[in-house]
Amino acid sequence: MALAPIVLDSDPGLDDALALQYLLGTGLWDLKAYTAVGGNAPVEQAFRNARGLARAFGVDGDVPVHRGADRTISRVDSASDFHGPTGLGEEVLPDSKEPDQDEPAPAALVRLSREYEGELTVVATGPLTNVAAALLLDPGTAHRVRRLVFMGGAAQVPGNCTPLAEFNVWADPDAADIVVSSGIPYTMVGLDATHGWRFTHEDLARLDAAGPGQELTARFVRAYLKAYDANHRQSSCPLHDPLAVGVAADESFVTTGTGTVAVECASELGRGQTVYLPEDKAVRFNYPPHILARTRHTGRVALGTGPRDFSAHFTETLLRRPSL
Ligand SMILES: [Ca+2]
Repeated sequence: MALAPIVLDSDPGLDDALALQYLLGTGLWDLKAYTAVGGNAPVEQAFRNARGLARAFGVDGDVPVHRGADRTISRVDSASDFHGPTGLGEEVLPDSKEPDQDEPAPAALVRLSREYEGELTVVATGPLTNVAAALLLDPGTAHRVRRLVFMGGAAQVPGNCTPLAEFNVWADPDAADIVVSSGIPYTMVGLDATHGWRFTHEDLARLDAAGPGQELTARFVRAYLKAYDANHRQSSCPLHDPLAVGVAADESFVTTGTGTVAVECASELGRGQTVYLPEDKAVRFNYPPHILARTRHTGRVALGTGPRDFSAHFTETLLRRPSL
């Protein structure tokens, strides 16, 4: 069976790195491009990290790595040191052996949506800057992509970088709002679900025991666990970005609702809040016209963990795909 075409748009980022390894380990996807976006690291650093990860995970030369948009749609700065000085903890990876791609990430997304019209899955695990820029370049992209699955947002739970907002949406709220109101078929995998599937020190022990090819991954996870311990006093870490990749293939890792997502872009306190209007409520409640106008577009929204155990599946899949 032919593998399904996919683009991974990412701001590596420790859990982004794990998401790439996991995606390759599933054996389900034909990764057509790995596109970098600013977020966990500034865009140039994210691009260098993405190039290094392509080499580390053995797809250098097979998977083109594209540099993302050089500024956010919202023109906001979201610098964060949560993922360490390089965005990959303290890791500085050997660069890709390939020349830099000239084609920017948004243009690559538009081109691939044409080449694989109706087939292309896009998974975004950073701010939605590149996806929004692609939609602004060519709004028809929304109707050619099979499905966009993005890690971001918080539908019915608090945020993680402000009381109301999840980081990826907070980092470029206008981009997120362009995406969810574009008509693109989307699944939002936000904190409602990602906080439920976790990676523990016991899982890390499995990587350590696996030996050659998992040392780099173990270092990523160790840095990520440390960040969660230092910042949130948690002894395990959520599998945010890998879960979005998982859901792209199998939605049973989460429970979902159907409804409209609208993003708060204007308010200082509410910036990046994802306002979720379940489809049934939108019909039943007599919302004012400016809210009802938004319900023309709906998406699927992950609302919790599903019946299939993602944490176990994730670690097993990593073990199938060692780094070089
Ligand atoms: Ca990310």
